[in-house]
Amino acid sequence: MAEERPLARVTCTAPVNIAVIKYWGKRDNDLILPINSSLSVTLHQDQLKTTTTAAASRDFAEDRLWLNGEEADVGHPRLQACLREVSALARLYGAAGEPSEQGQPSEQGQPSEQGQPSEQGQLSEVARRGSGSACRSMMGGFVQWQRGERPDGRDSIARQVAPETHWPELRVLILVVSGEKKQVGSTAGMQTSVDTSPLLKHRAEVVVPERLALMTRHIRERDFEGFGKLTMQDSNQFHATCLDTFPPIFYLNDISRQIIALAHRFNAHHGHTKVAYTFDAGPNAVIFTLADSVAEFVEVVRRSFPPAINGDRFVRGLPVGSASLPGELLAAVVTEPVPGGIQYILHTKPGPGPQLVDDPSQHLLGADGLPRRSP
Ligand code: 2P0
Repeated sequence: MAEERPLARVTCTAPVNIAVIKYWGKRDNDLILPINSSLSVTLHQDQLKTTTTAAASRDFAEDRLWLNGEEADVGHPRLQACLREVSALARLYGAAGEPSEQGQPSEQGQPSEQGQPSEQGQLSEVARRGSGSACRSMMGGFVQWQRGERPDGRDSIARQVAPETHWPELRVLILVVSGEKKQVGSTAGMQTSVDTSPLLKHRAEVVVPERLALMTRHIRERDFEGFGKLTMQDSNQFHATCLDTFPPIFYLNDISRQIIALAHRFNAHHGHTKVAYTFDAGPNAVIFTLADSVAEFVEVVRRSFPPAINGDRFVRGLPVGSASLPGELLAAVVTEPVPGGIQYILHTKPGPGPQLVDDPSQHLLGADGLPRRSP
């Protein structure tokens, strides 16, 4: 019997991020280089996360990959690019994880003018090769994916604008509208937009650079009024570029539009921006708000979209207090209820970047390198 050689296993979790200045369009499809910079909020992994285990052994004859327990195609060009980049970084850092002489990453998270990017910055380059927006999930809190200038993409990386502790009152409500698969995938959709939408070109060249500077300031100053208004405006412009695409792309549905109108009635009633919506390549809404407004807005949503079934599991995630709505607010904000329009609400908040899982019982791959039956 052959002697068993050691198997290295590492398990990490990674968060979801939601863009407040949207990425839409590539200038290089192979390297996944965007036409504009973008900015997102990393969500807390107590509510939403992915878990990945990597196993390495000299005894393995080939690369294999499982997604949700099902074996997947390891030959996918994006996956191959990630594996190549990871191997290159492993060679650079050596087995001990220490930088070798060729690469001296700086201590801080900020890439200097000519210097090397931070470790997370370098890893964000790997993530970017898998899916553009994924690179922003390599850091917690508020994260910018800088467009970069170089044709080789070495400067198209993520950097943290502020950590998750910067704005402790900020909360996120995900309003799950529909489980339907989106009609046009992001990768194909944004390519058609780049090819046909003059609005997208103007957005990337003129609007986004101004908005990034403004959004960064609103975040640094914890200015919810400014942050919320610009978040809504940028979501709306992203969906306007989708309508400007030919043939047009529609990601919002009737419920999405009702949520938009509801948020504006709610803010108008209060006389300032209490909630801000943003929508990506699908009909679900993500609402940003502050902790002291969560209970009231959730009650407004419950009255506007009375849960059909599962009423007890309508609100998930972080606890939500109860709120009774004043009569004028009800009359002004809750117009025509749409039963069952929203499946459930997930309450979460900004959170940290990827986490290493110490507990070996959490590995998704067994000592043989194959998926465990139940993790
Ligand atoms: C974003 N979205 O900034 C924007 C807003 C959707 C709307 O990034 O082709 O899945 O893998 O780079 O990252 C979706 O695009 O596309 C996306 P690829 P990705 O979050």
